[in-house]
Amino acid sequence: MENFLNVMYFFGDTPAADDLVGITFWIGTMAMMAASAFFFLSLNSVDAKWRNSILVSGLITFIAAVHYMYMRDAHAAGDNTIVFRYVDWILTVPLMCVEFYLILKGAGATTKHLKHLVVASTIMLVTGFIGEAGTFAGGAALWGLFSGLAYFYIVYMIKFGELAKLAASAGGAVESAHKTLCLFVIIGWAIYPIGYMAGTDGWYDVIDAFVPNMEVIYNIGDAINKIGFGLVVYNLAVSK
Ligand SMILES: *C/C=C(C)/C=C/C=C(C)/C=C/C1=C(C)CCCC1(C)C
Repeated sequence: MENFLNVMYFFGDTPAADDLVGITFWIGTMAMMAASAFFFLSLNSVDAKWRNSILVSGLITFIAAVHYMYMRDAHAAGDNTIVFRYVDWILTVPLMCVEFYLILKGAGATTKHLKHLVVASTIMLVTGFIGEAGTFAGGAALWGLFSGLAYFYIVYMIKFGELAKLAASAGGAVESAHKTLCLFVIIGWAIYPIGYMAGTDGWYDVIDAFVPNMEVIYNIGDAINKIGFGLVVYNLAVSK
C-alpha cells in the first residue's frame, strides 16, 4: 500500500473535478507515457529501415510526457506553464520535422530540406513565445502573424514544395504516410493558433466567447498531433 501511495505521489495530486486544465494535463501525461511505451516497445518488431522513425515517435511523446508532468504540477501550484510549454515544443516540433525527413530520405530528401523545416518551425515557436510572453512591443497579434507566416511556409514546403514532389515520386505507403502527416500539420497544427488567440489579447478577442481556455486547446492539440504523428509513422513501419 505504501509503495502504491508513493507511485501515486510520483504521478501528482489528482485535479479537482471542475479543473478542466488540470484534468487535461493529467490525462495528457498518461497518454504521452502510454504512447511512448507503445512506440519504444514496438521498435524491434518493425523493419530496420523504419526503426529511427519509430524511435523519434517515442522521443516526441516521451519528451512531452516529462513536460506534461512539470506543467501539471505548475498548474496545480497556480504557476504559469508557458516556459515548459514552449521548451517542450522547441524540442518536439523539430523532431516532427525529422519525421518528414526520415520518411522521405529514401526518396531523396536531404538535410537541406530538414534544415528549412527546422528553421521555419523555430521561427514559428520563438515568435509565438514572444507574443505570449509579451517580451517585446508589438502585441500578441503582430508576433502571432510572424509565427503564422512561418507556419504557412512549413505547410508550403511539405504540401506544395520539393518534399511533396519527393513523396509523389516515392508513391505507395510512403506517399500516403506523407499525405496524412501533411493533414496533421494543416488541420492538427491549426489548433494551436486558436489556443493562442484564446489566451492572448488582440483584434480576435471575440473568439474568447466560443473556445475554452488556451491550455485546454493546447493540450488537445498536443494529444492529437504528437500521438497521431507517431501512429502514422507506426502504420507506415508495419505496412508491407
Ligand atoms: C507537439 C507540439 C506541436 C505540434 C506544436 C505546434 C505548435 C504550433 C503549430 C504553433 C503555432 C502558432 C502559430 C501558427 C501562431 C500563433 C503562435 C503559435 C506558436 C501558437
